[in-house]
Formats: sequence, structure tokens, C-alpha cells
Amino acid sequence: MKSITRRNFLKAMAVSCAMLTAGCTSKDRDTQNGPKGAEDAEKWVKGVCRYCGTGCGVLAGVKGNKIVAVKGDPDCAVNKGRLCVKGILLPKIINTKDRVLHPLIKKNGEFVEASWDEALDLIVSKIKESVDQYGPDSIGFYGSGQTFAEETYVAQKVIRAGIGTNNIDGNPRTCMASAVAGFMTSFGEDEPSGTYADIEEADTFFIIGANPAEAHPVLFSRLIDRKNSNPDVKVIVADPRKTRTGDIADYYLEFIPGRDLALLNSMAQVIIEENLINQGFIDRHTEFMKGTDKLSFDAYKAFLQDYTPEKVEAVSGIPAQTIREVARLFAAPGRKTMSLWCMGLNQRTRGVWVNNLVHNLHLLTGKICSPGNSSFSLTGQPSACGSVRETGGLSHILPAHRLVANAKHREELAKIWGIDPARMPSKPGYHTLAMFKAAVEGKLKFLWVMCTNPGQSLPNLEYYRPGMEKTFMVVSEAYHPTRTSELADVVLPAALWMEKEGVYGNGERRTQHLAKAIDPPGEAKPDLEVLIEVAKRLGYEELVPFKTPEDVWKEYQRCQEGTAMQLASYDRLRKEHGLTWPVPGDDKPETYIRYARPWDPYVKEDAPDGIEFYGRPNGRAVIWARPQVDPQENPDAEYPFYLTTGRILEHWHTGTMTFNVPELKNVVGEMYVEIHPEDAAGLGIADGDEVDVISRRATCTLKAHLNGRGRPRKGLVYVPFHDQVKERMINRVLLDAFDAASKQPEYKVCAVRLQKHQA
Ligand SMILES: Nc1nc2c(c(=O)[nH]1)N[C@H]1C(S)=C(S)[C@@H](COP(=O)(O)OP(=O)(O)OC[C@H]3O[C@@H](n4cnc5c(=O)[nH]c(N)nc54)[C@H](O)[C@@H]3O)O[C@H]1N2
Ligand SMILES: Nc1nc2c(c(=O)[nH]1)N[C@H]1C(S)=C(S)[C@@H](COP(=O)(O)OP(=O)(O)OC[C@H]3O[C@@H](n4cnc5c(=O)[nH]c(N)nc54)[C@H](O)[C@@H]3O)O[C@H]1N2
Ligand code: SF4
Ligand SMILES: [Mo]
Repeated sequence: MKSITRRNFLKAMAVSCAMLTAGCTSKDRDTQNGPKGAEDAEKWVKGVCRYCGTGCGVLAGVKGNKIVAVKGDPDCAVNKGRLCVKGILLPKIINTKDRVLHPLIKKNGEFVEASWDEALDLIVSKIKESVDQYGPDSIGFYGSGQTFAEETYVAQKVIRAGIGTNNIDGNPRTCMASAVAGFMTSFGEDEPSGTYADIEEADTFFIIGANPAEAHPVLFSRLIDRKNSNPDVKVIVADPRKTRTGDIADYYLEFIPGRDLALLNSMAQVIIEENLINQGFIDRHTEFMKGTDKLSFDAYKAFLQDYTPEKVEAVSGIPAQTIREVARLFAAPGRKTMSLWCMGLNQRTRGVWVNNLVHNLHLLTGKICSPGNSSFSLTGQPSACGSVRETGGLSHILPAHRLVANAKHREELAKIWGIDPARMPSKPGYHTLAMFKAAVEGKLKFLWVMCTNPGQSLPNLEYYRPGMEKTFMVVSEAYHPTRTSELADVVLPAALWMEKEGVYGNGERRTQHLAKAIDPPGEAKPDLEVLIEVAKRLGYEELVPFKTPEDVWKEYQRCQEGTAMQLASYDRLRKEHGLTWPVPGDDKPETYIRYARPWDPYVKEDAPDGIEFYGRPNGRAVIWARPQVDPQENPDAEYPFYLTTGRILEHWHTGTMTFNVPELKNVVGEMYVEIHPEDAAGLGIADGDEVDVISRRATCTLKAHLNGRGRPRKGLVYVPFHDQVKERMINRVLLDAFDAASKQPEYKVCAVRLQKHQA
């Protein structure tokens, strides 16, 4: 047995502290004693946590028309009974004083209660008026990775086949678009090949641009369990700011924001130089490309010569020796490697490229498509995959991973929908920032926002908020006022989590059913009912022949026929605790690993090694030559600091839900700016001082945190974006540059100046 060195002891302490700070319940407490309030429950209803893309299964304890407790579903493979603090406290989001209970219409600048009839009549007349006067492209719908699959499916059908525009987009554009385009360009199909089950198989974890200790806590607790159970498990964390995730790392790579393309290329350079590649895998399953051109392996090798560890040390700030060591560990023969990333890579003007570069490392080493070998993009929202990427909730995609620009795909859908294919608009619609820009410019006349809060979550808010105010805007919301609903013309009260039935799809391709547990308060209605009612009033009855969510699901399943994305039936989803697609029939099992036999039924029987990237015309995945390109805005003499933004464990996005939970609000009641102690000293700033964070766009005033739970490198400051108070709404400060391919905004990097606030 190894003796416990001081270093190992400290590491073990860090692991157990991280587990606690991740705020996860232990399995035992949850399943045996039950959470507080459990003894009052008359029945338990199966659902899924409302928050992150981990997709923990929950059981909601119901008494009368109240949820009195929530516990982790012990039979759900994701969490096996575990929940993090936010999950456990879910009942508190339901009965709060700021729930919207009746439709509201703004009259002379004031919101007044209205009947549903009045609100819907107004909406329908506005849509008709806009289409008549300005054409279908004057209408926009902005949706969410937090609605149910059925809701987005119906919304996109009505917008496309009814109104006749592809102007439907949603917050996954701000979140997952670069990951989608990364998967599409590397593998020809969206969504990861592996599942969370790879966590229990992997030996090396490469976590880059993600903080799962706070953003995917239950997954992080699985990773810690894996690490604790096997001393050979190693964790590499690459992030410009040391987080609670970085605290458990064996290798922590701190670097200059935006310079990770160079890091990833350098790891590839070492892997090839030291012959740690899997030549057979490369020969049989990959091809090399740069731009639109094919490349030879030799040309790719030559491209990488700009990225030797010494050159990249100079660019990124990571020591050359560390780059070599982590590249060797990543590629070590006989070890299984899982990469995990999230917004640190996606929210970048080179988000797609940097996604490609992670996939490259797995393809070069053949560490993909077998248990524990996984290039795994973490998904943010509970149903960004299930409800948006899969149902066609973005302006360029159609249901079941089809494309707007593909005439055959449009025809297939027109046939299922029983409409003339000519009614399917062929031009992709506005992506998120283009849609809100069109509002500013007065080109968008009618905007429907559902289950998202762009008045707080878009970047460069000083520019976009006036557009929301000017455009006739309908906001379907559970709470009022929010930073978006305050700008609305009509607010529609939405039924919340467990007040309606529907399906979520999490980040590992797991489709999960949520049963209705209680009735919504007041006159609040499920978004699906409202969408169907508006469609009917617009005269599109034939498009919405649905009485229940299950009716919608059945039609949606027809859209999946003939694709590699088949989802389980409602009957099965009701009974089982989530299934990872493809599930090509009610008698068929779920799929653990895609593109590989024996799991994936779509791989040809005679595929070499049982592997086929069938999304690509030649069955080969692409290894991309992508150069380091810096972010859009970098520090200079006037704005000498990098600013990055993100999340903390206790709060969810715009805080509408979590600030209603006293236990969470009491831990962190307002957002702050993390500053490196030396930078702070240089500016005469002490811990707790008020600091102005100033960009070319706006100024925020926030309390300084030195040595907080996140410790940014020198020259970098960090602000969580959960605060609703205007002076602390950091998105006013951010720029709205976006990736040219994915159109995802660069929330992660811009330049700011700091000064101690003068009252
Ligand atoms: N508690 C909580 N959990 C959540 C959410 C929430 O609001 N609250 N939201 C959910 C959603 S929708 C999402 S998308 C996920 C997001 O989950 P994550 O992406 O894990 O969380 P973030 O805090 O946005 O950003 C992760 C890290 O990116 C780093 N980063 C900044 N710049 C760079 C860079 O140039 N390169 C690299 N490699 N990293 C960089 C930041 O320092 C930060 O630590 O979380 C989900 N889970
Ligand atoms: N600075 C900065 N900005 C960011 C990011 C970042 O990292 N940094 N990340 C971006 C990312 S990844 C994301 S995903 C977005 C998230 O940004 P948003 O989607 O704007 O934020 P949420 O607070 O999740 O908004 C969801 C809204 O839906 C409401 N709601 C809840 N349930 C229901 C329902 O059933 N029906 C209806 N109609 N409404 C409901 C909630 O009250 C809430 O107001 O933020 C983006 N913005
Ligand atoms: S890890 Fe995510 S899905 Fe699981 S309980 Fe926490 S917030 Fe909910
Ligand atoms: Mo997200």
C-alpha cells in the first residue's frame, strides 16, 4: 500500500471538501430517511430536476395540491438518488409571491390583468397585422432549453408551417451552438458518442472550460467517487481561473483566456511527435481537413509545428513541460480518457474550432467509441438537447437533426405534416443576436419569448434591451416582473415544473418523462396549451391536432423514422427512468455508445473494428487543422483586464427561481467580482470594496472577492451573471461578438478597466 504523503493527504482533503461544497446529498440520506417534509407526502411522482443538463431523476412528494418534498430517484441511472442543493430545494420555487397568476397586458405603460381571451385575441391580431403588413419574417419566436420537447416541437411547427418563417431560435444558441457545430463538423451528427457511464470507466479526465463542481454537481460527485475508488485515476483541469473543480486536479493548467486552441494543438503535436497516436484508428476512421480542403497526415503534422510546447508556453502561459506531461497522460496506451467541457469552450468567437480540437485528440489516439473513452460536451440546460437540438428549435435546423437548407429534409417533414413542401420556408431564420438586432432596427414587429429571460441573459444589453421594449413582445413566464417581462406588451402566466406533463432530454442523450404532479396556480397554463390555442385562433387547426403532450410525442416520433435519432415511446418513458437514444423500437434497449458495435444498431455489420461515423458521407470523422485565433476583444492600455463570466452553485441563470429560495439567497445574495489579490493590491482594492467594472459598453459596480471560491489568474476578473439589479447586471458590460459558424456569443472573454468605486 502506498504511504500517505502530505501531498496525497491534502489532495484527499480537497476531494472530500469539493464533494461537500458541490452541495450533493449522499445517497443514504436521500433514499433511506428522505428529505425534510417527506413524511407528509401522500404520493411520489416521477420527474426530472428543473435545473442543469445533468438531468437528475427526482421523485416529487405531493400532498393535496402541494409539493412538500423532493428526493433523488434511486432508480435513475444519472444520480441514483443523489441531488445537489438546488434540486433538493425545488419545492420552494413554486409558491412564491412573484408567480404570475393571470395574463397581463400593458396599457399606457402599466400592466393590467386581462382574461386569457383578451390576451390571446390581442396576440393573434398582432401576428396577423404584422404578417399582412410586413410579411412572415417580421415575426420571431425565442425559446428555451428548459421547455419540454413537445412545446418546442409545436412552436417550430407553427412558426414554420403556419406563419411561414424560420425565425425561431432559442437560448441554446447562447449555450450549445458551438458544441452542435463542433459535433456536426467532426462527426457529421450532433450529440456525444458516449454517456455519463463513461465516468465510471475512465482513467484520465480532461476537464477544459467547465466547472462541474458548481455547474454539474451530481456528475462531479460521480467523478469524485471514481477518483476515490481508484488511485490511478488522474484529473487534468484547464481553466484561466482556478475553481472548485480545479481544486481536485492532479494537473491544473492556468492560461491566458482564449489561448486554449494553442494548448490543444500543442497536445496534438506532442502526441504525434512522441508517437502516441493510434495509427490503425486514424487510417480506418478519420480524414484530415483544413478549411474546405483535404489534408495529408504529413501536412497536418507540418501545420502543428507552430504549436510545439515551447512556442505555446510563450503564447498561453502554460509551462512546456506541463503541456508534454498532460499530452502523454491523455494519450497513454492502456488508459481510458474522457474529456469534459462546457461554456469555457462554447462561448467563444472560435467556439466551433476549439470543440473540433478536443475531438481531434480523441481521434488521433483512438480514445473514443469505447467505454471510458469519450469526447463529451457537457450540456447546460435540462433539455437543450431534448427540446431544442432534437426538435428543431433553432433557426437553421428541423426536427430529428434535419437541416432547413436541405430540400429533401424539408420535403420529408412536409409529407409528415401533410402540407405542400412549398409552404416550408427554405431560408434559415434569424439566429439569436440577429433576431434581437432586427428588433432594435425595427424589422421585427412581433416577438414571442418563452421560458427564457433575454433581457438579462443576452450580452451587450444596453444595445438590445431598447429593441425588446420597442417591439410588440409577448413573454410566457412563471414569474413577474423579470428583466424581460418588464419590457413586454403581454405577459402570459406559465405553469411551472411538475405543474404540467412533458419530456426532457439531458446531455447524455437520455430522454426522460415528467408526470404532472400538481395543478398550476391561478390561471397559469402549460406553454403547450397556449401554443396550440394560438395556432388554432390563427386558423392552423390542421397543424395542431393534439389534445395531450403524448399526441405531440407520437407525431414527433414519426419525424424520427428513418433517422439515427429514434426516441422511446411515451408508454415506455412513463415506466422507465430515462433511456439514452437511439431506441429503435419498443422492444429494443437504449444505446450506450454511438457509432460503435455492439451498442449502436445503425453501424454496418461489417464496419472495421465495429466502428462507423455514419453521419459523414465516407464514414470517417474529421481531424481539423484549426489555428489559434484570439478572442474578438483583448486587453489594451485603456482596458487592461480580461473579464470572464459564468455561474455559481447556488444560483440559476437570471435568478428568477433560485432567488426565491431563502436557503440559496442567504448563501449568496448578490453577485461580485473575483480579482487576483496582486491586481487588487495594485489598484488599492481590498476584499469587500465596491469596484467599478468598466468596458466600452457599460459599467457595473460589484463587491470585490479576493481569494474567493474562484481564483482568476493575474490580469483576469470573473463575475457570475445571476444578479437582477441593473448596476450588477454584468451582461450590460459584455460585447456581442459571436462565432461566425455557430453564431454563439463570446460571453467568456472581453476587456475591462477596474477602479475602486467612489460613492
Ligand atoms: N449552479 C448552476 N449550474 C448550472 C447553471 C447555472 O446557472 N447555475 N447553468 C447551466 C447551464 S445552461 C450551462 S451552459 C452550464 C455551464 O457550465 P460551465 O461552462 O461549467 O460554467 P461557467 O461558469 O459558465 O464556465 C466554466 C468555466 O469557463 C472558464 N473560462 C473562461 N474563459 C475561458 C477560456 O478562454 N478557455 C477555457 N477553457 N475556459 C474558460 C471560466 O473560468 C469558468 O470557470 O451550467 C449549467 N449548470
Ligand atoms: N454573462 C453571461 N451570460 C450568459 C451566459 C454566461 O455564461 N455568461 N450563459 C448563457 C447561457 S449558456 C444560457 S443557457 C443563458 C440562460 O439564460 P436565460 O434562459 O435567459 O435564463 P433563465 O433564468 O434560465 O430563464 C428561464 C426563464 O424561464 C422561466 N420559466 C421557468 N419555467 C418555465 C416554464 O415552464 N415556462 C415558461 N414559459 N417560463 C418558465 C424562469 O422563470 C426564467 O425567467 O444565459 C446565457 N447568458
Ligand atoms: S446536479 Fe443539476 S440536475 Fe442534478 S440536482 Fe443538481 S441542478 Fe438538478
Ligand atoms: Mo447554457
